[in-house]
Amino acid sequence: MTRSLRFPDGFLWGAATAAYQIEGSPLADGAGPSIWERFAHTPGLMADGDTGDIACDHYRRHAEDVRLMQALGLTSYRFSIAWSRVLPEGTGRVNAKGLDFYARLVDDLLEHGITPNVTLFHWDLPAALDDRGGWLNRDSADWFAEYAQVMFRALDDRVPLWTTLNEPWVVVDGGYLRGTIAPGHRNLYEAPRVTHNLLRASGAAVAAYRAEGRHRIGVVFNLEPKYPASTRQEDRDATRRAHAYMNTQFTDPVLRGVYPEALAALYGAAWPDFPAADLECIRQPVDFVGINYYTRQVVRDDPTQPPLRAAGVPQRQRTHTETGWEVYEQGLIDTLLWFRDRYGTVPVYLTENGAAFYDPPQAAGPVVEDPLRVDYLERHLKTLRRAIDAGVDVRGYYAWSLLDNLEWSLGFAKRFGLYHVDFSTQRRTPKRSALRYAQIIASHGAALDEA
Ligand code: GBH
Repeated sequence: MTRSLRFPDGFLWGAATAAYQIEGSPLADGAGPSIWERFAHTPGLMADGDTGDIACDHYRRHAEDVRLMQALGLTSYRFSIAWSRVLPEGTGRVNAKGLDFYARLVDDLLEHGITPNVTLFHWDLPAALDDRGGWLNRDSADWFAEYAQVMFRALDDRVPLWTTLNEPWVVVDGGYLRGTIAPGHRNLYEAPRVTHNLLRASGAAVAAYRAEGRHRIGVVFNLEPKYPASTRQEDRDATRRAHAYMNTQFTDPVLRGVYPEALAALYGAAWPDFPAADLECIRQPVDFVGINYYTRQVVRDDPTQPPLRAAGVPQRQRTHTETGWEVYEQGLIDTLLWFRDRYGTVPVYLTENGAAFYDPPQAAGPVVEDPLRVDYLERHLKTLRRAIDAGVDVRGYYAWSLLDNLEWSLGFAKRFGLYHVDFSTQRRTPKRSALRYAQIIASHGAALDEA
């Protein structure tokens, strides 16, 4: 007899997006430029010279996109606010038209029975704030709290779920250490300072929410479990370092009020002496944590690399996505159990999970066949269900992404959507994975039994 894979009552079925990846019209209606506007228009930084100027044209087609969500049967939608639409200079003057766009979107979602889950920062810092040092400036925590407050006052009467930051590790590693995303810095000294100010900013926004808000707020981490390539002590140590850098650098300060000890040695002379009082602000109790899970990393010690560059060992016999990431659903339950054991019973949302696989640029028929994405979705949802059985308090799942979109500096060629987007016509076509997800949602997970 098969155990039913029905998910708990009230479990949210979602899909996720981010402002710069889908909206287009980045400077419309009085918006200020963001660091992504600048980065994407700097020659040579974006694959194929792609930009977010049009993207999925969601800024103008949002009503159509809410109907796609309705067709899926989504009960929640996670999206982010472009800070510089609302505050063109990052602080101070509020641009009513920018705020209106999000207010209308929220109203439309609610009319369709879809719970909005709002991310305040998904990487698109106002350019005016970057000119003042961006996340390197300690004032960034106050700037962010001011912006957060504007959003709470405008939308908390209708938005029950808020998150402060999306994936601070990616900002630190890609934005300030490796230069692969905006603002494109490569500076070891900046990285830990940016970590610290991002986490201070998140804490300040959570504190502001306690004063202003009536619902729930959390923060989103990308967690990627690390496994040693062998039983050699060197590989085990490298694995622990990689885990401290990517995972506990962020989760420990927020949930325990301390940085992992390993970081001081990893950053060496670049590790600052942070004021102890800051950790108190960083450790603001959150109502839930969002976890983005895509893949794992198998780590081998490589003394020729700088300490922060863990060497991943390719698992050649296994399926990889178009971004080169191994499909490894066991890593999801390993991560959720590790998280629960380390931090206790904080409610969790799986705020992103998905895969880029090749889909043709032009959709030929009424449905785009994407068997590998269907398989990815089913494997991860079944594994998530096992984690719930094992007692992890998972409240919702958000597929990344609703639409094919701008995969940051990789451009439009890497397609993560449930809906195919033809970027020359803006036509949306469901992929098989969208239809399958709709069945799973309609059965509250029971349809996974047949897979
Ligand atoms: C998320 O980041 C973002 O939130 C979202 O905007 C983005 O579009 C989406 O995922 C897809 O990329 O090279 O094998 O070592 C993803 C975070 C961190 C996940 C790095 C994969 C590297 C795997 N990523 N990780 S590997």
